[in-house]
Amino acid sequence: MSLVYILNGPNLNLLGRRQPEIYGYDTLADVEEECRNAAGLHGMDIRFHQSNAEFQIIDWIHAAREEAQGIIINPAAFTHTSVAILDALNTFEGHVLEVHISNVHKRESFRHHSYVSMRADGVIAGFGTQGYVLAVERMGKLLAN
Ligand code: CA2
Repeated sequence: MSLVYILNGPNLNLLGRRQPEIYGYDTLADVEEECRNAAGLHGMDIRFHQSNAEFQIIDWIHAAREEAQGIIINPAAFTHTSVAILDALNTFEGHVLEVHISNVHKRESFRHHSYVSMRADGVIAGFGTQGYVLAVERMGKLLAN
């Protein structure tokens, strides 16, 4: 069975509790459950993590190098700032998909650039939390090929 890491960056622990007009009403626990169900249907197991600390996300990417075939990542604000996360992803040999709940291109210009997109094999933005499930389904397709 394939293993996929799903990594979430800073403040996403507040999902469903603040700014629902931007990020919706699903909590991160809801998202994890939906991802786990979708992954199971496509023959994948997941490790689902969130951290507010950049080093922790980098350490999970390093762990994924050892055991995972794919990474789905919503780096949150680190998307727009973190060369360190890009460097870590560049050491990972599997598939990488980037997810944003909101349509970052419709928002402030500082959200339009993503360091992570320089490594990602695909990017989903603006589909709400459904974007995570779509990314899991896409990962299933990539891993089946
Ligand atoms: O749209 C996305 O998924 C973002 O990655 C979310 C980040 C933002 O910095 C990116 O530009 C786009 C912010 C995550 C903050 O999460 C919250 C969730 C609920 C309430 C408050 C913050």
